[in-house]
Amino acid sequence: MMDEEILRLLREHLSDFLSGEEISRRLKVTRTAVWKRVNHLRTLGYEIKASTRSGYRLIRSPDILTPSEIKPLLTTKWMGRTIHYFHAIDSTNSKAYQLALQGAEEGEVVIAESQMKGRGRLGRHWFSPPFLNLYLSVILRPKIPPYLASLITLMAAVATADAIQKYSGLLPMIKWPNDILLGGRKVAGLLNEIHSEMDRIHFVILGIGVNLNMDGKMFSKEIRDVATSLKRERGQTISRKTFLQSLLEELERWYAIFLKEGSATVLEAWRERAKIKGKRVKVTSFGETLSGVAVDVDSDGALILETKDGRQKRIVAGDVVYK
Ligand code: BT5
Repeated sequence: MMDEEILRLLREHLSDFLSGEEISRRLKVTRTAVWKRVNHLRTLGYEIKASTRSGYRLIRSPDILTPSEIKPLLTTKWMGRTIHYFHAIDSTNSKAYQLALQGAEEGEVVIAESQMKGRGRLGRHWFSPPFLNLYLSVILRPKIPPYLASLITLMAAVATADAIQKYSGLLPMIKWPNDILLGGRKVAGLLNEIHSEMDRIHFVILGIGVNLNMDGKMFSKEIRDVATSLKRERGQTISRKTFLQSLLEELERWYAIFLKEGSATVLEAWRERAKIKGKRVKVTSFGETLSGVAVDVDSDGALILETKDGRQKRIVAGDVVYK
C-alpha cells in the first residue's frame, strides 16, 4: 500500500523533485521509512532519482502489471477496474475461481507475473515464465444458459485476436476451439471454466495466456516448434502494459456485442478469423480420433465435421490438427 502511495505522489510531481519530508508528512511515516520503500521500488525496476537536497523524482517505470501501472492506462468502463495482482501464483484461473466463489464481481481480473501451475485444458501445463508474458483471468457472470458457455470461449478468442492485430498489425488466426496462431504457431491459449447449475451460470472464468516477450530459445523443447510470441513475430519488444490495456478493451467490447446481439456477430467474426470451412482436419475428442473435413462451427460453438463416409458429426470439445 505504501509503495502505491509513494508512486502516486511521485507521479503527481513528474517534472520536479518531491522532498522526502513532504512524502513522510503526507503518508504519516518517518523519512527513513520512505527511503526504505523507495529502495524497494528500485528493486522492482522503478528508476527513482534521489538528491539529499531536493528529495525524490520518478524517472522511469518498469513494464510490470501492478494495478498502479495499469489503472492509469485503462480505457474500459468496468472490465479490469478491480485488479488482483500477484507476483507469482499457482494459476490465475484457480485464484479467480476462488474469488468468484467468495462473491467477486463481473469484470474483476486476476493477473500474475508468473504461474507455478499454469493450466491448459485437460490438465495440461501452460508454460508461464515471469515478467515476459500475460497471464490473465477475468470473472464473468453472463445470464445465458450453460450450454451456450462455449460461445464465451469463441468471443474471447475473437477479442484476443483483435487485440493482437490492433497492437501489432499482424494477422492472427484462430484454431478451434481456443488457440490463437501467428504464422501457424500458437501465440495465445484460452481456458474457460464454468460454475453452474443445470439451467443457470453462476460464473465463467475466462483464462487467457498470451506470449508477448519470450524469445525462441526460452520455450521448452516440447513446444519450441509449435509456439511463438508477439516479440518473436514482430521483432520488437512488446509493452505488456499497453497490450493488456488493449486486450481488456477488446474483451469489454466483444462481451457487450455478445450480450446485446447474441452469438451471430461473434460467430461471423470467429469464422472470418478461423477460415475453417473445407479444411482437412484430424480431431481428437474424448479419446477418439476422427479425420474429415471441417464444415463449420455450430451456433453453440461445436465443430461440425464431415467424416469419410459422408456423415456429419458435432464435436463439442477436442483438439484439432490441420492435415
Ligand atoms: C490452452 O490449453 O491453450 C489454454 C491455456 C490457458 C492459459 C491461461 S494463462 C492464465 C490462465 N490461468 C491458467 O492457469 N491458465 C490460463 P490447451 O489447448 O490445452 O493447450 C496446452 C498446450 O499448449 C500444452 O500441452 C503445450 O503443448 C502448449 N503450451 C504450453 N504452454 C504454452 C505457451 N506458453 N505457449 C504456447 N503453447 C504452450
